[in-house]
Amino acid sequence: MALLTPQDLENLSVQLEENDEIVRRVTGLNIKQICEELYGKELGFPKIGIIPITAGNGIIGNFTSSLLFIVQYFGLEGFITEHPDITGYYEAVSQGADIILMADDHIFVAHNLRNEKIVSNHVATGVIYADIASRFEEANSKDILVIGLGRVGYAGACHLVNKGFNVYACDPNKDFLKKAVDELGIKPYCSDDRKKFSMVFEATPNADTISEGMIEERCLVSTPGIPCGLPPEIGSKYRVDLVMEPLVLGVASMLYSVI
Ligand code: 2YH
Repeated sequence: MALLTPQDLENLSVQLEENDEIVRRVTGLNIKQICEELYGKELGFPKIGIIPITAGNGIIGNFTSSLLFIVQYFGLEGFITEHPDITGYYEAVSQGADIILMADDHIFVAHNLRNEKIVSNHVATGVIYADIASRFEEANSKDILVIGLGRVGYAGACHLVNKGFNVYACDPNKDFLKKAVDELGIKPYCSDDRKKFSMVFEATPNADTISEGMIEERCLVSTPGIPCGLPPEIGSKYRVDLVMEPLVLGVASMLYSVI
């Protein structure tokens, strides 16, 4: 998954409200309710320590402030450490953080210091976006298409298989596809199949991965991918419901996952 930019995180509260409304309309549940059903628990009141990390490409503007906004949106107490990196970690633990949130260029983790659970953003994001796609109330079957089988797509595909869906998937990387076929029993999807889906979970860092031949009219596309895999003209022609935002759903899923 590509590195987030400060621009991706602008207007996060507007993006959150819009997506919460779309999720509610297409699944009958809002984001918080989806998380509660998905993980079978409520969040409680853990204190969240958010640590800026300077490694690699360094601090991303709006990143830690966006995390704090999300934590507070879900009713939790959170704080951003004054210092980054190891000094920030010491500060977070000393100030009583129950859960640590921190990211470098490769991985973004939530670590619960009380119960030792840890989750990566890749897995938590894959699970929640796949789950939302699978909850489409107007779906006409249990067939679902997963586009992209990297860390996010694979986690989502695994979740869908465990939920009993008929999972079809594609990825230009033949090794990724073979692994998902062998380990999860998904069906490889080829556009020559002429099969169309009303539920699509897209998990690639590429634009225009969704073509007309893949989707039913009035389908649901759920994607954390930046840029969006759904070309806008296809979205409006097929009146697609699109769930897509850069950070909130993944972070919500991370928090519930480590509680
Ligand atoms: O955006 C990222 C990476 N793509 C990992 C996310 C996985 N979905 N990392 C954010 C880096 C944040 C930076 N180190 C900071 O501001 O603390």
